[in-house]
Amino acid sequence: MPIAQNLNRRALLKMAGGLGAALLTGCDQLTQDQTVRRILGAANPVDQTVQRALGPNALAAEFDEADLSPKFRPNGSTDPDNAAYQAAAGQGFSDWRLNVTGLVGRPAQFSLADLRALPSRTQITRHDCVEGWSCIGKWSGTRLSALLEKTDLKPTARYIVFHCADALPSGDFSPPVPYYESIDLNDAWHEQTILAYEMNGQDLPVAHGAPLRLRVERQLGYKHAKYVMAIEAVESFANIGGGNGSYWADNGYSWYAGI
Ligand SMILES: Nc1nc2c(c(=O)[nH]1)N[C@H]1C(S)=C(S)[C@@H](COP(=O)(O)O)O[C@H]1N2
Ligand SMILES: [Mo]
Repeated sequence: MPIAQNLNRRALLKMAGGLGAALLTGCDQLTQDQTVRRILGAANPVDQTVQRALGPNALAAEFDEADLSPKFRPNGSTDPDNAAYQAAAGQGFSDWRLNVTGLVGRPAQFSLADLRALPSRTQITRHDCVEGWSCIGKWSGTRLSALLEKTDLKPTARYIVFHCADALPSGDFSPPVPYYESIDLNDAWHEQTILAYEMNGQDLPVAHGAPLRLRVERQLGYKHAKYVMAIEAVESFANIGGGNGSYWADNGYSWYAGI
């Protein structure tokens, strides 16, 4: 191949690469860390034991208003194809209730007003998707610890499961299965673990999980369950979904996705 043509080809490839990266990002905020991740292709979760050894109560980095991503990319489900969910959304979630079940002394239902009346936290954090992009957003919500105290978590409980309104593919000839996630009690009691009802100072938009989504800031994006309809305290995952503790874990991803 003549040298000139070769150079053109290289210049073109470089351009195409840049374009690809821009499309993938969907956010202006790119940290050096993320650049490294993009080069590697995807984020690799940090092992749970390694992360806990660094400090079980360590906080994820928090940012300033000036750092907020002008556009926060929605990902995965963005409008659940679920009749009950759509009906609730149509009513502005006024009749919507969060169900708390399983290994709790006081199973209960919470309206959005009930959740807003419980101790809350606001945090500006970076959301890292396993696909290799990240966005910074501001989240306000009920502290999960406050909800667990109110419902009297039983000593046999080991995990908190989040059941969602949306369903995702489960294989070529099978119907979609509900999205769900879970965390252990260390993350459940963690200071920054909240059930967010607000994003960037507004009611949580449907694309980002209205009316309620989990923020579990020391883990990758897929752990942050959107459209949370029910919370269940369990001792094991044996009888839930594929038995691995989350939709993505049932599909081969790591259950613990530390960052
Ligand atoms: N219920 C539900 N939660 C979900 C998903 C989903 O498809 N359904 N996608 C996950 C993934 S992979 C990411 S990166 C984030 C995206 O959150 P966002 O739409 O607010 O950006 O939600 C996570 N939580
Ligand atoms: Mo993700």
